[in-house]
Amino acid sequence: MAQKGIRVTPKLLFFLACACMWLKTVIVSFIGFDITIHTWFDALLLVVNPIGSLFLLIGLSMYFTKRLHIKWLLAIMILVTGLLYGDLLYYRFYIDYVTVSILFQFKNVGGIGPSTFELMKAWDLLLFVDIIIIAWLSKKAIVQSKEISVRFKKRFIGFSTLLLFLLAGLGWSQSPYLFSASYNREQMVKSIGPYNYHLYDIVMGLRPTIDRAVATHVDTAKIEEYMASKQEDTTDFFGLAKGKNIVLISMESTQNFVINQKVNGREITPFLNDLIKESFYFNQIYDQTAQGKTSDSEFMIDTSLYPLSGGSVFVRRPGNTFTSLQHLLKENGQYYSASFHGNDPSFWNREKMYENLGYDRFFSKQDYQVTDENSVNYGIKDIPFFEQSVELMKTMPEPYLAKLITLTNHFPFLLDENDQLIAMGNTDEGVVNRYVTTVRYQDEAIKRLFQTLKDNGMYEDTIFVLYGDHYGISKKYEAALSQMLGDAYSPINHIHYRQVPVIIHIPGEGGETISVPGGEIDIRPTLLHLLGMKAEDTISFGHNLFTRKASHPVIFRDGGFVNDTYIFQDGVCFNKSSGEQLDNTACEPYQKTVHDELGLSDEIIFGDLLRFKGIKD
Ligand code: GP9
Ligand code: MN
Repeated sequence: MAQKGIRVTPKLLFFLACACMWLKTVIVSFIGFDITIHTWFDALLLVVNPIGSLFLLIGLSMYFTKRLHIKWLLAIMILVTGLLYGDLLYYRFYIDYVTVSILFQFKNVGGIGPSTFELMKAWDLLLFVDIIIIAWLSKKAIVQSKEISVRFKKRFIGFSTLLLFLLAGLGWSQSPYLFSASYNREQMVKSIGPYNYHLYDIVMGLRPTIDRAVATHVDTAKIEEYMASKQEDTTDFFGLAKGKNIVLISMESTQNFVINQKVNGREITPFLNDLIKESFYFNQIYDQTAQGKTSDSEFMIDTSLYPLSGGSVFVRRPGNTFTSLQHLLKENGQYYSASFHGNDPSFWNREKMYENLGYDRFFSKQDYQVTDENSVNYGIKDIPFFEQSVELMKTMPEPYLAKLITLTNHFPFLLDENDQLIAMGNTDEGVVNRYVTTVRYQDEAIKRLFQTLKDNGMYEDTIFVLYGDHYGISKKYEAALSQMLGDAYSPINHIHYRQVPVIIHIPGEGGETISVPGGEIDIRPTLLHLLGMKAEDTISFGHNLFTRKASHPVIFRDGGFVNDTYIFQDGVCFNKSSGEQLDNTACEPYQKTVHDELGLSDEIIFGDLLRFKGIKD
């Protein structure tokens, strides 16, 4: 008697699986990732570019057996869907794509910040429905147990491989900088699809090993030549802080919009608002960090090189030779350098990297009295942190560099009620509302620090550099931020929100707001200028902010930039003052500088080129 039921051939089942996986990849690419689509060709690429790699992968369920191996088929579907879903969750939080290096550094930083569950949505279950259907079909339907011919397999592999290269080539033809500027991850995913992007990223993970092995002093000489073209003018401020102690205050997640901003009629940063009146206040400095967050800002200030696009240099290249700020201060002024931070010494691999950068001492969690009462979120609260730090600072020989890294204003911005000195914001986003209270608390902590230093005679002979390390309100919450600030929607709001405050306070000097566009990478040359140290022969991408040209691009790690006239963001050129979208040709001349500088900086780091500095033929 003939069997009743749905009949499917193994090939039909196989192609059904391929089609389902393709379809959901396309849906996630369009709806889950906020990819900017400029032309119909961009959209077409996004639709077709997962096919080659996806088909080749799913094909693994039949290459090595005579018949379709259903269990393998399901396992591959689960794995690839898991990868896609992981990408989606990561994207929801970071608005970025996972790199292999970030996966490796989770042991140093503890993985995705907020609870992963918070990032999940009920709709996400739909991603797995096709797997259930295929599993059901393979059980219930009558899969005619025909063998899959070798000829078919060969044709399938040939077709998929051809498609893979053809589509990658098409993507490349669209953006010639695609592979050389692979730090632009959105461009990569848009042009070659999420799976090929991962494959490329894995292969590129080998780059540091290869680059280091083949690098020679000739590569370093090429970079020294580039640097020689960068002569800077001097100013009356040269040497204004000569011989003074240096206190750097890294203000966790502090964005520039908090300065002089009121919420519910109260200032968020009353102390900093007063301080800038007696300081050099740079109000157009942009956050240039990438996946290494705080460690990237530290890296830029210590080395004046760009951070890496994927992962943190602190974690990836802690053994490289660097001409650091600490080394320069030691050579030019016998400075003693220490970093102060109430977290574990291994966080961001600081312990190892600091030693290499030439810090004499790292006062970490182990050097502080940390209790449940004086801690919140990531560790010791800023007020007790500063109180205890001053006692430790007293033990240091002078002149010194003391870098104090705050912690309380860290995502998700938690604070005990009796530390809340200002009412929360009243937007639709708890993150934004709480941020106001933790920034206000940090401001109070800094105010008390200044008072304690004055009380102990440690204020007068010091230059203070305060800077926001990076954004606190990620892109995901920027709509609520606009709501709080009363900003109308504009595609360039994001770039404005990336500004971090930089305040240089020399007792008795300053009282000037300087509005030149700049980045964190420029802090070191500016500081060295004030200290009266010429560092012209150092390899550095930063510029002295007192003389920086307003047209020179402030470069972001994803290949974007901003200067006095233009903003280049996600592949689109904007007029900086009107927010109007321009033809990309307007931004092109600056893109070359962006490309050159990021490329050279990466070469230095991956090739460990500073080890050859000064070596001639
Ligand atoms: C942890 C602190 C915060 O030690 O530096 O790190 P972040 O998440 O901002 O990079
Ligand atoms: Mn930080």
